[in-house]
Amino acid sequence: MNKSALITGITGQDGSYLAELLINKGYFVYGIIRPSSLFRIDRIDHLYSDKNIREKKLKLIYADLSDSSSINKIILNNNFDEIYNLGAQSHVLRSFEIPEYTTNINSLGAIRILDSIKNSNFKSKFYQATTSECFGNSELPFQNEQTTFNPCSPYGAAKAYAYNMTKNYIKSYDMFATNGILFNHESPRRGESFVTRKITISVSKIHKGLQDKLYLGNLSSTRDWGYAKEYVEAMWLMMQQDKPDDFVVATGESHSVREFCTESFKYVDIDIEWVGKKENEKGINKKNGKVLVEVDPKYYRPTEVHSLRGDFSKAEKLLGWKPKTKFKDLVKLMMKNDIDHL
Ligand code: NAP
Ligand code: G4F
Repeated sequence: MNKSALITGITGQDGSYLAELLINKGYFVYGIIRPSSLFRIDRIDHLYSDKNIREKKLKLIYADLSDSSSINKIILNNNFDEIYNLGAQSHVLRSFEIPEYTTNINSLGAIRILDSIKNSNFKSKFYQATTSECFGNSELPFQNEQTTFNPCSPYGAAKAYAYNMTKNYIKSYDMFATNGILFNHESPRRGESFVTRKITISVSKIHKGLQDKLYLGNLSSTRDWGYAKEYVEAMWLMMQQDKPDDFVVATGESHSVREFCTESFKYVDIDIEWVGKKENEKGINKKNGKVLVEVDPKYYRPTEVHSLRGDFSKAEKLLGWKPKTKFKDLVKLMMKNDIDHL
């Protein structure tokens, strides 16, 4: 019989790629969507508008991670083989503005699911979307499964709590639950307020004469950026193991926000020269001296994770997973998408 899976956050970047992957593998996918005044399912519209998929392979269910009654109803009444908890308030800067809400969804949301599985008659496997943001400012050059968590945002702290509770449920109730500790992963489906997509959309608009300038926050922070479509394969592989375990998923490379900008402008044949320091730093078009990038401190965070770089060797050894798309190719594929779709 075909397997079934429940995805929270199916309308998000990762949820949409995971739904595609599982449907292609023959799963019946149930996806949780939030009630809202508009039916916005842009990222999975190509799946939902396919009659064959909608009728035989995909069911969307209204629920909210803040509402245990809706979560219980779904989990107690369905024998899912796998449950992927990808739903979250996933924006780090925003988590400083709405810390209580972020904790409710990102910490308690996970517990609501774990407890429902515990109370159900089923043995559904559970995947928790843990994040490299939990490491905070680690002094190690690479972070792996052994690196201590030291979160420095409400988002990171809330995710660290969910990570710990996931481990607690494994030990206490002999559940299959796994933490995927994923480093930043991007794609043409990335939310437009995350830095990579903000850059690729703005550079595309500047190229087409639709925008003058791009305003950013900290240009010097570095991230380990991979391709989201490949990262959901690692999630699935983690759930196919005999025993639950935690895995870091990353590329092992780290690049600055400044480099991401430079590379994006290169795609449209603009050479950027960086002049000035901190909030006075500017990105200038070498050819004509026009200022194309400026810093706006409103994008600074109260506390910043300055640098992240992941060691994915455990995932490579035990899951046979490794990243294929590296930094420059990721920038290219995001730039191509935004130029083509503007
Ligand atoms: P995303 O694009 O922001 O998607 C978040 C999803 O969560 C959306 O479907 C959103 O629904 C849903 N959601 C938000 N609040 C909810 C609530 N109260 N109840 C139910 N669903 C809710 O995030 P992503 O980039 O795909 O990331 C997926 C997961 O991985 C998140 O948990 C994120 O924290 C984690 N993560 C992401 C990265 C990364 O680099 N992308 C790295 C590590 C971990 P709406 O569409 O209705 O808003
Ligand atoms: O794109 P970001 O907002 O991603 P961030 O904060 O690293 O979080 C993402 O990755 C996490 C994994 O480590 C996920 F768990 C989380 O859900 C999310 O997907 O910011 C990246 C960097 C930061 O250092 C930020 O300060 O870019 C810097 N930045 C500079 N200017 C900016 C901007 N970030 C945003 N969003 N907008 C700017 O204008």
